[in-house]
Amino acid sequence: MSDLPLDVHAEVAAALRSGRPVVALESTVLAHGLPHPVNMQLAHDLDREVRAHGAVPAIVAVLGGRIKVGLTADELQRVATEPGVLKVSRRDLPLVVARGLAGATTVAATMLAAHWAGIAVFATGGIGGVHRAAPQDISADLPELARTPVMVVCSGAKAILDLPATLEWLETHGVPVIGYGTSELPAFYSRASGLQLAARADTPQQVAAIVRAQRALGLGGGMLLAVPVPAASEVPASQIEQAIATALVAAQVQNIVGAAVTPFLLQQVAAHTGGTSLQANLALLRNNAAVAAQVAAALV
Ligand code: PSU
Ligand code: MN
Repeated sequence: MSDLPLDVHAEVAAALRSGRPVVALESTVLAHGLPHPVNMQLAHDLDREVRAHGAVPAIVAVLGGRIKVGLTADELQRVATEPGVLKVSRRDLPLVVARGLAGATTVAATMLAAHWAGIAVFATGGIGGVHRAAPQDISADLPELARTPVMVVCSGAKAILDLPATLEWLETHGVPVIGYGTSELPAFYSRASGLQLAARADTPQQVAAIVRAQRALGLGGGMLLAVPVPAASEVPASQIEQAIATALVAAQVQNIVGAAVTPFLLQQVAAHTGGTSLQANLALLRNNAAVAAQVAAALV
């Protein structure tokens, strides 16, 4: 393990050594998911939310070919503003490390880095999943959830995806999906999807108990804690559906494929719904960071 090209920020390392709660945060949402300077403001807001709930934040990114767990202010600035920061998922890690490049980590790559650093809880907005127009396009986030023992706190998968197919995939591969204060899978911008979940928890202690049982059983793999967007920031599904339909057509017409699909669709939906979807996105990210900190605190 010591040979890993991994740099754990001193504050994060100290917290982990002394058994204090730590929450990992991804950087793809900062570099490829949100415009500047909203992304920098969000990074600071997430930092504050995690600390306000008693945990230490650790944004994950790759710089100079080193996997960083916890960024300095300069490093955060680079990830959020430099052009050419790559989108790095599991398959991209060897190339980016070998070439000494800069990259922002997806949910899959952030889970790996968190696990290597010894962090059990990770907060983000939405995971990748099974795409609607192309069911063979399955995000690497899903198999990562099936194999890497990190809890991902999110608001479900973004509504651009095939939510029923994504939920089925997680069931097949044994990934527990727990609704936080809900019995339904949240649909990112909207609180409900109509898709019932098998598990619900209403307190950080209940969540921590399920994680401990997963460990005790030696099941391996991760877990999803699905937290609905705060009600005041919710966007009705009907408003989002129109924008998604338009975005899916645009992706097809412009022949967008591979890793470019998700950032393209997210950017199109944001452009077509104006401020409302952006505000919902930011609100759920802040809320998920706060919930993750409380769960991390209940787990240590
Ligand atoms: N969902 C969002 N915003 C994002 C992403 C997902 O609302 O920025 C990013 C995450 O980093 C996620 C990635 O891990 O997109 C999934 O990309 P793909 O579908 O190419 O695996
Ligand atoms: Mn894909």
